[in-house]
Amino acid sequence: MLWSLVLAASAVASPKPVPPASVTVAVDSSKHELTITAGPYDLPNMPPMDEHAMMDLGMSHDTPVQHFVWPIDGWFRGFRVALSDAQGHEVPRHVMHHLIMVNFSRRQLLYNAAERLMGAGTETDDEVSVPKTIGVPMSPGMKLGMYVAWHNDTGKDLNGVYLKVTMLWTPSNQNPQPVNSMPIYMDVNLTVGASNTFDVPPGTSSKAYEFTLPVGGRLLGVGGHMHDYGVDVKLEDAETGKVLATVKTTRDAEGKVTKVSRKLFGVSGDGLKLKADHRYRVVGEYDNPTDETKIKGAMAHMVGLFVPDDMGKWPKIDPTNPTYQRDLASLQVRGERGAEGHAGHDAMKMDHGQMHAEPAAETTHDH
Ligand SMILES: [Cu+2]
Repeated sequence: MLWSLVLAASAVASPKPVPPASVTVAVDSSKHELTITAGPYDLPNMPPMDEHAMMDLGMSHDTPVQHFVWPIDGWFRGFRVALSDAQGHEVPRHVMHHLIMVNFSRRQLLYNAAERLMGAGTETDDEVSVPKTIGVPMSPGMKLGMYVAWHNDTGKDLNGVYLKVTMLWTPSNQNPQPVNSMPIYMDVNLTVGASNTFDVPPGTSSKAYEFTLPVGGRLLGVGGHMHDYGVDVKLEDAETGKVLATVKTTRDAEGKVTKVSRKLFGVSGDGLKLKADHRYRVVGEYDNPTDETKIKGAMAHMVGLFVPDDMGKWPKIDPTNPTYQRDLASLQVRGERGAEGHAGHDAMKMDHGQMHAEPAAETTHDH
């Protein structure tokens, strides 16, 4: 039986180019699915364009963050995305350039910023999920928000488009209970609330960020994200110099990135052990074959699923922290100006992909 219930309907209207759209949440407690429907959106046709040039020019149609409340006690374990037009016909998925789900009720592990629960991009499979033995712990009342960047290059305007995001969950009475697995995001150059892009000089270059974790745990797997001329992203033990994990790009003859590999340490196995208060480093390497510096042309980050040894030591949100406030402020202005990068948007996308059935699967570069 479908037990459907409208839990939230909030129009986060902005007087800007994005048409006002509403979001509703329906729960199907027999299927253990929650469906978020957002829309309608009018998406004018836009010329095909390099994705990052498009971002730089603010040509993607960013929606404001649309807020809703998560109603379930359980574990989030995957999602499906579908688009339809006013007549109910299917709309090509790739016009949704990316979708980011923010959890305002929990902090990221490394950064004083709201959790990015999941992301989906043009290349994401129709359904992505992790095994029922693991999941992201969720509780009723958690404040979530979702935003989308549109890029309609279908050659015609699309009107009255609705977005349906179906989130899969595992109920709290499952026995044995899933292992708490948290999204982790490690960027070589993130300023929270601002940008994570950097310049790429001619030849080889690298950028690194060192960090410690407030709680130890196990990394189940990682994916990564780089821009053109990117070579690889490595996670290193900064105290010994040992390389712990590497994700590599696939590049075409011009150095354009077409794929980033994933590394799976094992969903049921031990994973990669990371210690609390130990220095680690995430490093991004680039190789620019041209003789020109690509200004703000690069990004490099690693994302994954992390099982903390003690969930009680997960860092708490400090609403008075200036960095945290900058993150919130940057989310509030979304949809009101050109895109300000997309740090963290693909955290869960990679996670899901790598936990998905095909261990050899690779992710296509996208935003
Ligand atoms: Cu990027």
